[in-house]
Amino acid sequence: MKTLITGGTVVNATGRGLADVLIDGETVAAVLEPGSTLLGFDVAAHVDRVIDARGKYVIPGGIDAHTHMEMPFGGTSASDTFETGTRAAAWGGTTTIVDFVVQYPGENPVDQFALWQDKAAGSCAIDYGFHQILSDVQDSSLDAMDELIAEGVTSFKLFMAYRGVFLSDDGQILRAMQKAATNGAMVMMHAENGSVIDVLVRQALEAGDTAPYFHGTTRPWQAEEEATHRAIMLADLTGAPLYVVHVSAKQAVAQIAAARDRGLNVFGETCPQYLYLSLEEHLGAPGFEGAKWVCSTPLRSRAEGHQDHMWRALRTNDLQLVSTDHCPFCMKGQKEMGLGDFSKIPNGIGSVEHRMDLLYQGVVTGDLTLERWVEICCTTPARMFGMYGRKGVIAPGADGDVVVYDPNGHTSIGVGKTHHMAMDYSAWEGFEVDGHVDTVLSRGEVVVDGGEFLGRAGHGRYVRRDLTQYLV
Ligand code: DUC
Ligand code: ZN
Ligand code: ZN
Repeated sequence: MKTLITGGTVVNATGRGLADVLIDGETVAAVLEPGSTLLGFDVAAHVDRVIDARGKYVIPGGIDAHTHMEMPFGGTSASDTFETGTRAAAWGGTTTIVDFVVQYPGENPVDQFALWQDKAAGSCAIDYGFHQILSDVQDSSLDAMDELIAEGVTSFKLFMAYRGVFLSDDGQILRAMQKAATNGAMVMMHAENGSVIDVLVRQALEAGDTAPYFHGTTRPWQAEEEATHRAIMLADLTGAPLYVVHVSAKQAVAQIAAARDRGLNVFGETCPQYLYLSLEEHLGAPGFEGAKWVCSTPLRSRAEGHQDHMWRALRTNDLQLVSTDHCPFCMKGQKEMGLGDFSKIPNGIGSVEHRMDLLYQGVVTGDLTLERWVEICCTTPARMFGMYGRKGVIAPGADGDVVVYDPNGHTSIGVGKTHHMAMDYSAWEGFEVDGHVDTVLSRGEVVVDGGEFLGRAGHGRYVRRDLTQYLV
């Protein structure tokens, strides 16, 4: 099957220009002058399908490098399966996810990787890779890192919070980082001071402060800043590269920026919820409504200016990319487990479907250039996690993962509108945004077009990732 996307503005992280894109089978074969002649040959007359992209942007498929499909967590499981979650991702112009294999204490990471492969195989509508969560750093887990790297799992997430579930102490973090410094793995860090949070949570509940709002106040920015600083110090000590996930506090951004200024291989990710949503308006919504937005790190105070700071940090490259931390739970039967006790609300927000649109608003407002939008949503995630060349760029030899994006289109977000995630509410209900994902190709196959899902479970393939391409 040969496809020609004609007349659009092709946008890569490095620049934009009017061009036609020829996809042969699963791969981009050529990026051509508009009008597509090759040695006098009319290319359009010799392809199976022509997609008219006049007036539209033609961008690399989005890469969401932080999702948790069907993750067992908080006494339940994330409500999107690999099938429903990747279908929703495709609707929103994301063509690759990197999800997390979970090792709970006592489990063998390599066995867990096999388990997660079984869950994803035959289910995914788009391509998928895996990071590995390590919750039990000991000799066998450290040995497993090498085995997993050979399988394309080249990044490992550690937690400084969630004692008894995920938390690693500083000694364990140090050992994992020492290992990563020798094998080239990327250490991903959930940076919140778990001990401090546990005391604040207990005190809040004892005082009768049980509403969702107190999830936010018991996970203060100081706990995020301190943990971010500590993780950076341990990375500095060991020489391991460090990627701080779901950064929400402006003070944590400052720690990352200072480390980068010192020349350390420290990177930071934020998520759409930290750009748009707030402690006051969302976690503080009346009654139990705020449960919809319970996630960790938590939403921050708008009065303190964290959201504006995240946009700025993306512009200045103090933060390098945006993933969703997609970890959806329904209100009914899941979030409501925390009625009367916010600490029992499963932590997570669903956004995998809306990341590209939500970040495109940065282009609309002038906070981001078109190229920077593509960079933070597509290109940097590819390069950060060892997929660049195949993914994250429209160039000959790359996978035919392409989105035709209409800047004059409009997207109404909400249940019953654009909502394909397996959740009984939308964290983004009522958002009306400029731009629209018109057509999505995954490895040359059209999976979304004209408001229809044309993909299938099982089309998605496992991406065996290389080591991060940010290190020499
Ligand atoms: N934070 C969440 O909100 N959900 C999943 C895990 C995490 O760290
Ligand atoms: Zn986390
Ligand atoms: Zn996460």
